[in-house]
Amino acid sequence: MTKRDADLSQPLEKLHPNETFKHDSSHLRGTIAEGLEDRITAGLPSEGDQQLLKFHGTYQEEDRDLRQERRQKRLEPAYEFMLRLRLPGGVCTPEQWLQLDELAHRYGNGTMRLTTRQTFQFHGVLKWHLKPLLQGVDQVRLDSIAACGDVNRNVIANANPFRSEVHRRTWELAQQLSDHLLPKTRAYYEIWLDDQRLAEGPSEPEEEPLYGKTYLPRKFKIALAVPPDNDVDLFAHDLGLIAIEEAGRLLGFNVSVGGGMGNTDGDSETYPRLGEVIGFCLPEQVLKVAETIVAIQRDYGNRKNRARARLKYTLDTHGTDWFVTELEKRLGFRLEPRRPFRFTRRTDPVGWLQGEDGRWHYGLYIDCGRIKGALMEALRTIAQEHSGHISLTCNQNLILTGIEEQDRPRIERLLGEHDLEEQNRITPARQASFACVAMPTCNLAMAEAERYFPRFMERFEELLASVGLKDDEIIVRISGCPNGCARPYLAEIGLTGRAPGKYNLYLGASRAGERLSSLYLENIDEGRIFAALTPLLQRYAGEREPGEAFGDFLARIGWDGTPPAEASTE
Ligand code: SRM
Ligand code: SF4
Repeated sequence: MTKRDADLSQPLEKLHPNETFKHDSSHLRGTIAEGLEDRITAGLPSEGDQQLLKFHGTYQEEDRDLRQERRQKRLEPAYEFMLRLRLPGGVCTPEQWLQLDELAHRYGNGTMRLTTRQTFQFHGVLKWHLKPLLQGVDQVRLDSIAACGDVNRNVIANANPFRSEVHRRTWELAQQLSDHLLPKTRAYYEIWLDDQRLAEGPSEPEEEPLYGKTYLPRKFKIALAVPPDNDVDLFAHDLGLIAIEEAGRLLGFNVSVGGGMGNTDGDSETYPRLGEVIGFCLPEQVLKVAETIVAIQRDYGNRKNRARARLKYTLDTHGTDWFVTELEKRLGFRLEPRRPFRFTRRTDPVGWLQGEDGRWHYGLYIDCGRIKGALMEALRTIAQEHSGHISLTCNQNLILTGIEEQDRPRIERLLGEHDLEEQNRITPARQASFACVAMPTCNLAMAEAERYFPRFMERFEELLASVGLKDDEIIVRISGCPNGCARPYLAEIGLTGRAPGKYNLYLGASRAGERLSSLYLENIDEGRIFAALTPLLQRYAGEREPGEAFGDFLARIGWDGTPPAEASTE
C-alpha cells in the first residue's frame, strides 16, 4: 500500500460515500458517458456520476425559479448544468473570448459569468449540450479539467500579468502549478472529446501518482499575489504564495497555508479561517512545495466528514508546528524565515493604466461578473478589434490588456460608442463590492445574492451619501449561503443568506484582507440590516482617522462583534 492510500486502510464504507464513488470510478470515468446518453431524464441518473462530474468542471443544477411549479405538476426538476473553465491566472485571448461568447449562446443561457476565482462559468446548459460545449471549448485550447472536485482547482494570480516582469513570472507560475497538479487520468478526453482510452483493463491500471484512486479529501485552492495587491484574497486559500521582490527582481514566495471560508451555520466545528505564513521558498522550489503540501493533505485530510475535510481543519487538528515539520521532512529542506511584505489593496483599478513596458490596460467594472445583453454585444465588438489579452479579476471584473499606444484611440472610440466608460462611473463602494451567483442556479443558495446585489447597493449608496461617505470605498460582499463563495468573511460588510430575504450580517474585516469579519447580527431582513449599519457608518464618518477604512475603524474602536442592545432587538 502506498502512503497516499493510508487512510483507506480503513474500510471504505466507514468513510464518506464520496470516497467510494471516487475509488470505484476507474479514475473519474464512472458511468458518466452512459448517463449522458440516457434520454429518460435531463439529469445524470447516478449520484456517483453527479459527484464525479465535478472533477470535469461541471455541476448538475436545476432552475430553482421553476422548482415549485414543476413539483406541483409532478415533473422532474428543470435539470441543467453549470460548466466552469480552468483558466490559471485568468487570462484569455480575444479569439477565446469570442468562441466562449458564441458557445454561451448556442449551448448555455446566453450569458457568461466571471467568477471570484478568475474564470468563466456557463449556466443553463442542457445535458445533451455538455459534450458539444466542451468540444467547442477545446477548439480554442481551453478546458474544464479539475475546475471543480476534490483536486487542486484553478490556480489564481493577480489580475493582469502584463503590468510588470514580477507579475508576469508569478502568472507563469500559476500556469505551471495548475498543469503540475492536474489529475493524469484521460477520462476527460475520453468522455468529452471522444479520445480513446490509452491504457485499457485492470492489468494496466492508469497511474495517478499524486492523487491515487481517491484523489483529495476535498477541494484544494491556490492563489499567488504580488504585494501590495491582494486582489486574490490570498489568505482565503489552502495555499497562498506571496511574491517577494527586490528592485523589480522576483526573489521567491512567502508560503501561507490553511485558509478557507466555508462553514455551516450553527456548527462551531466549521469556521472561516485565514491562512498562516509558515516560511519562504525560492521560485524554483514552488512546485515541489505545493505538491508536497497537497500530498500531506491527501494523506491526513479528513475523509469521513466532508464539512471538516479542508486543509484548514487538518492544520487545526494536527497543529501548524506538526505540519511544518512534516512538510520539511518530506521536502528534504527547510523553508527560510518569512520575508516582510505588506498588502494594501484588494480592489481592481478601473479605466486606463500604463504598464512598465509602455502598453496600456483598460479595467472595466462588471456588475457581479455577469456578461449579458448589450454588455456582451459591446465586448464582442471590442474582442473583434482588440489585439492584446482579456484578463479576468477575482473581483469579477475584467481588464483589456496589452493595448499598444497607437491602438488606444480605436479602443477608446469603441468604449465610447458602446457606453462602456459609463459602466465605470460608479461609486467606489460599488466598485469594491460583489456577490456570488446564488439563485436561481446554485443548489445550495438559501437567499438571493447576485440578483439582490443591485438593489442592496442602491440603498447602501443612498445611506453612504446621507452620512457623507459617498466617495468612500467600503467592501461589501453578499453570499447566498454560509459557504462564502463571495468571500464575505473578508468583507468590511458581509451578508450570508439564511432564508429568502434573511441574512447574517458580518462586519469588520480589514481593508487589505488580513483580518476576518465577525458575526454582528443573525437572520435579519433588509430593514434591520440598514438599521444596524446606519449608526455605525455615522460614527465612522465622524470619528475615523485620515485614510482609515471602515473595517479597520471598527477594529480600532475595540468593537468585538457584539452588537449594541438596540441593534439586536426585533
Ligand atoms: Fe463556491 C460550492 C459558486 C468561489 C466556497 N460554489 C459552490 C457551488 C458549486 C454550489 C454547489 O456546490 O452546488 C456554486 C455554483 C453556483 C452556480 O450556479 O454558479 C459555487 N464559488 C462559486 C462561484 C461561481 C461564485 C461566484 O459568484 O463567482 C465561484 C467560482 C470560483 C471558481 O471559479 O473556481 C466560487 N466558493 C468560492 C470561494 C471563493 C474563493 O475560492 O476564493 C469560496 C470560499 C473559499 C473556500 O473555498 O473556502 C467558495 N463553494 C464554496 C463552498 C464551501 C467550501 C467549504 O470548504 O466548506 C461550497 C460548498 C461545497 O464545496 O460543499 C461551494
Ligand atoms: Fe451558492 Fe452559497 Fe456559493 Fe453563493 S455562497 S454560490 S449561494 S454555494
